[in-house]
Amino acid sequence: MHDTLANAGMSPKDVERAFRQEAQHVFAASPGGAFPPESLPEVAFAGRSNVGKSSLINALLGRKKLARISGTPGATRAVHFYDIGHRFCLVDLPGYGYAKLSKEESARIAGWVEAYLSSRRSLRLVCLLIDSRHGLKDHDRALLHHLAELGLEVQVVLTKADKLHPTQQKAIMAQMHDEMQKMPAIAGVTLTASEGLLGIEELQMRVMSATLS
Ligand SMILES: Nc1nc2c(ncn2[C@@H]2O[C@H](COP(=O)(O)OP(=O)(O)OP(=O)(O)O)[C@@H](O)[C@H]2O)c(=O)[nH]1
Ligand SMILES: [Mg+2]
Repeated sequence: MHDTLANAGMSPKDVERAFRQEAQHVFAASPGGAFPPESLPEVAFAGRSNVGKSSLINALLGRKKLARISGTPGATRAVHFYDIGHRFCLVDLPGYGYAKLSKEESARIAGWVEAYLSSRRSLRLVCLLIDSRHGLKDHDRALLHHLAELGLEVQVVLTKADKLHPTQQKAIMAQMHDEMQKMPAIAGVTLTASEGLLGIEELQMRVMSATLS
């Protein structure tokens, strides 16, 4: 990661600056509709409903309200594209495992996310968000296996670490590193908290280096 950034002549400060460029919501793709034309490298954020995808996108961009956050799970139903300084795109995917959606609606959204993941040639990295208090669940494992089959690179991002004691943070990181040995699709693990901005600079560097590769 550091080599890729250094080869592109980017210092950590440059990376931080790149995330502070003008960020715009450029497209919301609803189930059944088209995705925008592929022009910029993309990094997608996937994970259970309410895990903190939209909050993390805001934290990476130093914004409060660009991506919609809600106390109610299931806030993000479309695939949202954010253009960052015309350099790369962050893509907020609808969450899975939201109990209040009907089976039909869940299946429709899952098919929609799948259409995106399996067709997008500009997709460089999938950040799979996992609640640091709960670890990997069956649904996450199924998605991980699927992403591996698709040959996509995956960064596991543990969220809401501000809710954990430092010893619990260490324990979940150790557990995830064990999982990494078993699942080669996981390229790395980052511990984050959008509240308090833990791990945000590290993830910015990871995302930037993926968009350059
Ligand atoms: N304490 C804490 N709360 C967080 C953090 N990140 C997100 N939250 C809270 O978790 C809830 C869900 O956050 P969202 O960012 O909307 O989650 P999402 O994954 O986009 O949810 P869907 O759009 O439903 O899939 C909100 O109440 C956030 O304020 C974090 O790092 N720490
Ligand atoms: Mg969301």
